[in-house]
Amino acid sequence: MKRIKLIEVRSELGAGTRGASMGPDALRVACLNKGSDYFRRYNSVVTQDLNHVLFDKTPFRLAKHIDAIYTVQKGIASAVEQTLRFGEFPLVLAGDHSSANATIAGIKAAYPHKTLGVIWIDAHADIHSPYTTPSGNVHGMPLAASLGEDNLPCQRNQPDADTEFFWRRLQNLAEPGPKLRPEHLVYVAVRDTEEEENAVIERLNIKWIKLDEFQAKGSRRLVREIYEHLRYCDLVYISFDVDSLDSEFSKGTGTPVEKGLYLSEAENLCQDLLENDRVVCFEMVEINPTLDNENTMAKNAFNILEKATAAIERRLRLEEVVSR
Ligand code: 4U7
Ligand code: MN
Ligand code: MN
Ligand code: MN
Repeated sequence: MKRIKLIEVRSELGAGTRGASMGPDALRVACLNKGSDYFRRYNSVVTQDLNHVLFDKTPFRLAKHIDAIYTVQKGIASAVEQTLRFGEFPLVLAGDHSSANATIAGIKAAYPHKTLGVIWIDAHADIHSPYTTPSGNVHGMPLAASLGEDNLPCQRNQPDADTEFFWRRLQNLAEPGPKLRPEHLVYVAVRDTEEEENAVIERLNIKWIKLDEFQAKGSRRLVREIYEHLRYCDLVYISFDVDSLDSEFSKGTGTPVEKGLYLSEAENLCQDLLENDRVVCFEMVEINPTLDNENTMAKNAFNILEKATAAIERRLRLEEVVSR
């Protein structure tokens, strides 16, 4: 791979609280105030957002704005696919986390015959479906879409036919069928789940690294364990929801949760994970500056982003030396 390409997704249709579409801009402000040239150094592509539909009442109670989200996701998936086909490293900066289903679909579209592993750093498991969601917010569903999972054994809602139509579209984005296998998914820092999610995580036997285990073992050792678990994956994608951070450092996100990662822990974790040369994509999501004080959330997230990016750059330089 040659270089990093930023993919900016200014969409917040999947979130329950307004404002996350300004997350990528808040990162820019944090960058400028720090005197960094980060956003000048990298080319970025901005995908289509449909935030104007937020002024309309959505008919999809169990998957709000799922029709527009489907259009947004097609844009993200194709940007990710193009970037990878061009030999570049897609670094996705998105508003709400529903983007991840599209990022995964884009990677699979670029590499249809490769096995993909996903490392999910988040306070939430994001494995609801319209059949189980307590909120109707699609940012709580991206992994169920990618896994092709409805979790019907725990069904508690009956979506209407139109909702089901678009839900199938999300599950079949870019190419038909599931994009991810449950044994190729690892949760880190997830600590706020619903019963239906716990049941599907258990049924699918998904690897779940809780924070006390992370803190006891340390980042290095944990990262080795994660890659051991993902040893059969050719490619790896890392998705970082800023609510994985302790609520003390993540006031500026829609759903802050206590007992999360410390800033230095998140920096080390991302840095150590990104040293692995199978990682082909990194994503940071859910910064909401309208809930924040003095842009603290974006400042914290930008520091993590810089550390993560430095690790990617070190790798890309190494690859260049090897291929010469
Ligand atoms: B995020 C929730 F009920 N599970 O489905 C839901 F608690 O992308 C939260 O991780 C989802 O921030 C959070 O609405 C989605 C809720
Ligand atoms: Mn999330
Ligand atoms: Mn979350
Ligand atoms: Mn979140």
